[in-house]
Amino acid sequence: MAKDLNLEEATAVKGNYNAEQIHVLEGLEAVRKRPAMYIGSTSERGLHHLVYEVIDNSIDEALAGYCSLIDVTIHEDNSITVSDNGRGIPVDIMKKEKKPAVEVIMTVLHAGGKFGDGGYKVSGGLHGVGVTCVNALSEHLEVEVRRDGKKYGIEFKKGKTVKKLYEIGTVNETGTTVHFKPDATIFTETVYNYETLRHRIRELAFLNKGITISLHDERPEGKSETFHFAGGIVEFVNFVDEKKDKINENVIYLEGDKNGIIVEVAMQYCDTYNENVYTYVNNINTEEGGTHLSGFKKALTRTINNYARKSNQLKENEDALSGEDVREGLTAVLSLKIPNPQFESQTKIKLGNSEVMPIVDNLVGDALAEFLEENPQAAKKIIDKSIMAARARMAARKARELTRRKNAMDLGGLPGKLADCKSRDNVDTEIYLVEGDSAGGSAKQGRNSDFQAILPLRGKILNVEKARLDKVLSSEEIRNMITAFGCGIGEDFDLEKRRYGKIIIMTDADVDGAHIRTLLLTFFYRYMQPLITDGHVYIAQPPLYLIRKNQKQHYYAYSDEELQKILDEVGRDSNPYVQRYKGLGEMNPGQLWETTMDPAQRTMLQVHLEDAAEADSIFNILMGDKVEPRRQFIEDNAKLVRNLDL
Ligand code: 0RA
Repeated sequence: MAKDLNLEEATAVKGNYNAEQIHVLEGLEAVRKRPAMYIGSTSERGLHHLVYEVIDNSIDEALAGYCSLIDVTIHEDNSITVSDNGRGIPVDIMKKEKKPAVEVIMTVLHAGGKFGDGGYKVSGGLHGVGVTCVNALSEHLEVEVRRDGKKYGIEFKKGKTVKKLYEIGTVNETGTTVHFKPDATIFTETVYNYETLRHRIRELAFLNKGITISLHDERPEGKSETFHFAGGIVEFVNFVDEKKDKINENVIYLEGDKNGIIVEVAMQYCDTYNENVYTYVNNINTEEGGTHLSGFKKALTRTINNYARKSNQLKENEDALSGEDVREGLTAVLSLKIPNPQFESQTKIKLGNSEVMPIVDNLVGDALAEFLEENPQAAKKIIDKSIMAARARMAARKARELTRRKNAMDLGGLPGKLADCKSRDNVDTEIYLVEGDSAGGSAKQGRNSDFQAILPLRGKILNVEKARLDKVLSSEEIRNMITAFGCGIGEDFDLEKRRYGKIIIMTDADVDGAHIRTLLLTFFYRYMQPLITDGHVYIAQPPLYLIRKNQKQHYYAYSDEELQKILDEVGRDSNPYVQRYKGLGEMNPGQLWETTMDPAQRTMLQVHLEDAAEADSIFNILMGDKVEPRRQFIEDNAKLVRNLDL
């Protein structure tokens, strides 16, 4: 054995531990040595992943039909309790291991599977490790089992049993409670984020209809919420589309199963231009799609084309509607439960099982054909919309061809307003999108032209949320960005072709600036999403105040708190001069460089995309047609907006 044993383990080997038990210790040691290999990371993500692993076991119990309530509590010390009303983890002594089943499950990697009773084992889907890893990575973990009229307890520290199974008393109900505290020597972050847990728990409640999941935060000012959706993914779609105008008021829903694969689909068309199809396999968001998504798309395109021809909305001599056309304005949630999912790609978020494609294709094709037959009015509207989308697509292609040809004739094809940088690499270079020509001028003078390019934007850019692609392409500001970035848009987008490493939005720190920033982010989100997901989009943070003490000393403050702090430090009695910057234009080139553009001194915010469904809904609220939800959103979030300049 090439492994170093610590004193405790060495004693164990010499003592009365058998081979099986040594194996257990090795398993847990492996998890503690390379935690990231088992749970993905030891940062905030991994910390939250522990909770998901434990909840997943309770969800499995619910999917097997034995559990309806799951309770999650964040305690004041950031330990977590997950409690359910399932059958309770078995406690009988296992022959081979000579230990209670619950102890084996908690201490032997992959032992959970041994207890499989033919139900769906969703647990540990992503990393396939389960609750044993949570145990190994916890300072302490206690399990309480309620089963056969009795209540039992067992306790562990860093995965090792410190108190063998014991009886606590008698109870009527059944269930399992797991309480654990993540090991602070393993995790770089130990504070739980309520919103992060809330988000996943709500998603699980949508995906597993009928289960009630509660979340309680016992920390100061903590909240408590309960999620229960009798309609499951139908309610998920309603939630995503809440603020949109619908084409079919009632969500189309279908459920079927074949060869042990359970398929559920909910879909709705809205009066919007983008498509939102969210796919899940065993409660995991398959962000890169896969065979289930392909089957769904195939069925949709075929069935809608068939109906369009049959109803004569699409004439014989007209081209078929494309996949993109029939998905315009569509929101769909596709949720599969599969006994043996095969995931492709490193990130494990693309389904590979080839048998799944025809199953989804057939189920969706049949159900959708039936819906169209039974709802001719909605069918007509859906097809009208697809035909409009097809026309816009052809117009857009012409517009794009025109742009391409025009570019070929221009000097290098780059927009005249762009002050490009000298470097041609696309990692260390930056392009600043600057609000207004005057700030653009300062930025051009203040920049380091070796690696910083400047593209001034005139006023408000087009709101792409309210326009089809052809109109989007007719906007000069947008065309300038597309040519400057070099990576195309939509289906043509190619991240590798980007001309810069960072795209930095630099707008004034006022309401107009915030609006322009949102318009730009909406455009990137809808047409160049990989720029965001790959971390290329940033927001510059210009200062709000200049504080000048004398000729030699000056300071910048980026918030009101910082202004107060600086004034405390320099002393208020000497009457420092304070200038409030109303816009970027008030800064001279040197100041702009020093405060906002110099990589050695500036701070910037990197834009992340945590959750596509949430982002979609927010962009729709902020940029869509309906006024009331926008007013409501702004009212709800107004307290978050500081320095509101009205
Ligand atoms: C193995 C077998 C059985 C239930 C469970 C595990 C189980 C595990 C967890 C983890 C959290 N909550 C849980 N609830 C149940 C089936 C036992 C039987 O046949 O009664």
